[in-house]
Amino acid sequence: MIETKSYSKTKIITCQQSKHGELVCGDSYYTIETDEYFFTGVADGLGSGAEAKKASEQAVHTFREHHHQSLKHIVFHCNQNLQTTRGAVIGALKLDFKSGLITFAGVGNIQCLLLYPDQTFKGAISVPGYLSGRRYRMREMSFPFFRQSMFLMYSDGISIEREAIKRYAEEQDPEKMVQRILPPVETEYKDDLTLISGKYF
Ligand SMILES: [Mn+2]
Repeated sequence: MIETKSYSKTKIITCQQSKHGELVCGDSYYTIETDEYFFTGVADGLGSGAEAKKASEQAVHTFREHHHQSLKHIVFHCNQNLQTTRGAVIGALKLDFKSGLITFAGVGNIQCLLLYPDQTFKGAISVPGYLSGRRYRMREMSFPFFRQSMFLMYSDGISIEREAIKRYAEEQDPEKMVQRILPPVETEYKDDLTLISGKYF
């Protein structure tokens, strides 16, 4: 259930869980690292089940096609491509290796936290709403991101106390952090969950 991807500059941990009683998870995600950047996007299709999945997969299709563009463009294309679906909330994160900046853009309830080696953390904030081909608001937030820093991005299938995150991140290990965040295996999820954590080496 927890998957690990080791790229050349980042190590990424992902975990997905379906809402209790649902066969499919309505969330989808995408990750990629190139020579210049790391990109990840999470989409939570409105509602749950197959139609939610269809919407979030449409967003992932857009991430796959447009990850080389700015987050502004990516969100724009997501919105267009979600027109034929019930809609989705999204979060997109790009780490530019050259500038050392990490940029986040979120529309709807996707949380994003940056955790620094000195145990401080910053929260990037999503704009309320969702994408379905209509007018939307978006905002990009950029932060410096150093080697050994970690990020955490997740959909609303879980709520995590910010103070608890400090403890979970103590070992500076994204995999251990995810293991410690996740509720016990027998938990009945009230909503689909996607959790993505990563560390920049
Ligand atoms: Mn949700």
